[in-house]
Amino acid sequence: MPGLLPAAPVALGPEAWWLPGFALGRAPALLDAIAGVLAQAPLRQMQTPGGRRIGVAMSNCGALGWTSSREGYRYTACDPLSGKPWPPLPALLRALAADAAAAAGLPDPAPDACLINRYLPGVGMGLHQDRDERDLRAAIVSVSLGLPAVFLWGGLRRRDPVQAVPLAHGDVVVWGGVDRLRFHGVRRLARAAQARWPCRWNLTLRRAG
Ligand code: MD3
Ligand code: FE
Repeated sequence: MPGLLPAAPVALGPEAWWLPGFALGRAPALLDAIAGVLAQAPLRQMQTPGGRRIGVAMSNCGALGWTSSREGYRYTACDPLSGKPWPPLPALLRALAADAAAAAGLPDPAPDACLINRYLPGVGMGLHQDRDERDLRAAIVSVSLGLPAVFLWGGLRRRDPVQAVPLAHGDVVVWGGVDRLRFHGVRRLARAAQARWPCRWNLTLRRAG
């Protein structure tokens, strides 16, 4: 029966891989893990340093969490909402990062940070680079759950052409090394009438410190 097994990895660059369906079997446990984290560190809409509200609602788990505020982008050990450490990184997420990196032929990133992004229909993420981490070559593992989205995958300069990658529930993307600083973003989610899911979740597992 086609469609039940993960498809073959797709190279997006020399050190970047799209792993369609890689996390499908673990999706229910991943959604439970997200709910557990959010019970301790709720979703919130952060502000950009310029004072704009970020459309994606976010939270974190792991030793470090990414935040944005008027003071800038930074990784912190504590949730600014509670003053307490971010919830621990679930073992399931650590294992997924190691397995996905291995499937991509990249070293285990040994993540210490997981950003949880929630996209409602109509929400997207503009083109940007991820450069707030200490090692800008260590792989990042990203897991998509729920509603599909079109991931925009560019080059090393903002004006380079972008490729559209349709990410579905259970897909994983791994990128490191020479592809680590590529510009990327997410097209605004379609407002679907009869969707199976209320939103899209994206987990990005990184070594930040
Ligand atoms: C980056 N998140 O949180 S991850 C972010 O779907 C972020 O929520 C997006 O960008 C999201 O910083 C995208 C997926 C991804 C895939 C391939 C990439 C990001 C990438 C390749 C190069 C750089
Ligand atoms: Fe990013």
